[in-house]
Amino acid sequence: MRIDVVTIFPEMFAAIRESGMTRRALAGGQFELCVWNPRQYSGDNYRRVDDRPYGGGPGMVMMAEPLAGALDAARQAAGGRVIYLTPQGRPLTQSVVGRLALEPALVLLAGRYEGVDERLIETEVDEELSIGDYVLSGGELPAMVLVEALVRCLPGVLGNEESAQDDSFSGGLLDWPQYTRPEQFAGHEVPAVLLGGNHGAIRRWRLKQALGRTWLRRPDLLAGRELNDEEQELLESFKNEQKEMENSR
Ligand code: 9WO
Repeated sequence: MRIDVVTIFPEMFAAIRESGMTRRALAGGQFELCVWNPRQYSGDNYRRVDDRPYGGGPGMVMMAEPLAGALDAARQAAGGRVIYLTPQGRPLTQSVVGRLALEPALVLLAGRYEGVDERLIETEVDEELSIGDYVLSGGELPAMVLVEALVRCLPGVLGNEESAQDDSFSGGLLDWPQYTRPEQFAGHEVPAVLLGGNHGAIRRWRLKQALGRTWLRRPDLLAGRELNDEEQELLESFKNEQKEMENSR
């Protein structure tokens, strides 16, 4: 997959070029990352990309022309739908990530200041996405969030092809709790079932914990998901144990 990013802070993307899974995926050729700076497409002698808002008020707005120049250059080099990262966008979910990861190329637009000229959005943007209900100083970190979520979905990136499927949300549930050595930490033990080597019992315990946590912390996720007979039984048992714990407090 090829990802092109339009940003006035291209150096921020060193964070994903130089570290972790995204660095390995770049080295392995599973994805390509190119950045385009709108300042290079500004007709202005001072390379300005922002101007005062029509109608007045505080702050500055990103001008349509330099952004259109950078977006057109990115599209000519790679093609791909244009995605604008903004609090006004549709929520980014794992299912949106899964759909976008099937595209051969995407162009991400990271804004700054108080936003971008609406006519640029109308004419050049295919989709608007939000990573959550908060305001940042720009779309670069949300763009990197999207890149990381996309790259870990690409074939051959995680090595262990199962682990992407196991994660939170891939099955529509939160993760089960994880433990490693030592067997005791701060007076807390590793659950005995995980030390017993009964793989059927371990699978059922993990599924039960995943269902229970999702019920406790994110009931909205369960509302949108059918439970099979085993899952219903495990969740009921979790709820009963939860009640016993509450009664003993
Ligand atoms: C700043 C501002 C200041 C005064 C009055 C209104 C205002 N709106 C904004 C604003 O939304 N600025 C954005 C900064 C413009 C687009 C890039 N910026 C951004 C993107 N902040 N947060 C995001 C973002 C993107 C995706 N998901 C979550 C947050």
